[in-house]
Amino acid sequence: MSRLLRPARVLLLGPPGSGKGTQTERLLKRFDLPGISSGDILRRHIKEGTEIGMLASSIINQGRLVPDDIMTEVVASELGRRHWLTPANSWLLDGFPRTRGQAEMLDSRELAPARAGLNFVVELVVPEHAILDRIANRLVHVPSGRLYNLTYNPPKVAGRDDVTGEPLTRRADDDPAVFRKRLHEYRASTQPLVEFYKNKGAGVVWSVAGETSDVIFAQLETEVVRRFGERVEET
Ligand code: G5P
Ligand code: MG
Repeated sequence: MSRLLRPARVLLLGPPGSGKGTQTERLLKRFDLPGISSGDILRRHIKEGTEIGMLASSIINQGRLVPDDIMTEVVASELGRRHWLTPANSWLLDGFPRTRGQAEMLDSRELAPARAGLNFVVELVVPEHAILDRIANRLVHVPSGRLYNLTYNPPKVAGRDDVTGEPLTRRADDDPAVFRKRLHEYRASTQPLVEFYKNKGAGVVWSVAGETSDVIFAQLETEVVRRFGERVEET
C-alpha cells in the first residue's frame, strides 16, 4: 500500500468498454484513493427505484447521455455526503464530467469544493475490436460496482460476486445496438473534452494506449508516481 505525496485530482476519459472502471478499481486499491463512478451511481439509483433512477433508466438503455442538469444534481448530492473532494486531497472521477457543460459545472460554484480543478486527465485509447469483445462478456455487481469479464477476470463462483456472493448481472446497455449508440455519444460529446482540458493547461491531459488493461495499468501506475510521488507505507 502507498499514498501519493502531492494531491492527484484525476479524471478518467475513454470510450465505453475502454477500461475506465477497471483502471479505477486498480488505482483506488494501489494508491488508497477515494473516487466515484457516475455510471455506478446511476445504476444504484435504478436498482433502488429512486426518482432519478426511473428517469435515467430509459435514457441509459437507449445509449443516450443523462442531461447535464440531472447529472450535476446526482453528482453534487453524492459528493455532499463525502468529504474528500477538496483541493488538498487526492481523488478520482470515472465518467463525470463527460460533456463540456458538466466540465464547466465541475469548475463552478455548484461543485465548489472541486474548484482547484482536475490536474490529471487520463485518456484511455483502446482499439474498437478489443472493446466489442469485452462488452459481450461483462458482468457487474451493482451495489459495489465490482466488474467481471467471463474471459478476462471471471468471478470465482459463476454468476456470483467474489466478496458478497450476491448475484451478478449483465448491463442492459451492453446490448450491441445500444453499445454502438454509446460509442457515437462518446465521440460526439465526450471526446471533445480532451481538447477542452488540453486548453486548460499544458500536461494536464495524458493519453495512454494499449490492447489490454494490464498494459495500460503498468504505464498509468508509473505516470501517477512520476507526477505525484509516493510514500510506501508499512502494512
Ligand atoms: P458508464 O457506466 O460510465 P461507459 O459507457 O462510459 O459507461 P463502461 O461501459 O462502464 O463505460 P469502462 O468502465 O470504460 O466501460 O470499461 P470496464 O467496465 O472497465 O471494462 C469493460 C469490460 O471489459 C469489463 O467486463 C472488464 O472486466 C473487461 N476488461 C477490462 N480490461 C480488459 C482487458 O484487458 N481484456 C479483456 N478481455 N477484458 C477486459 O455509463 C453508462 C451510462 O450512464 C449514463 C450514460 O447513459 C452512459 O451511457 N451516464 C452519464 N450520462 C451523462 N453524463 C454522465 N456523466 C454520465 N455518466 C454515466
Ligand atoms: Mg465503467
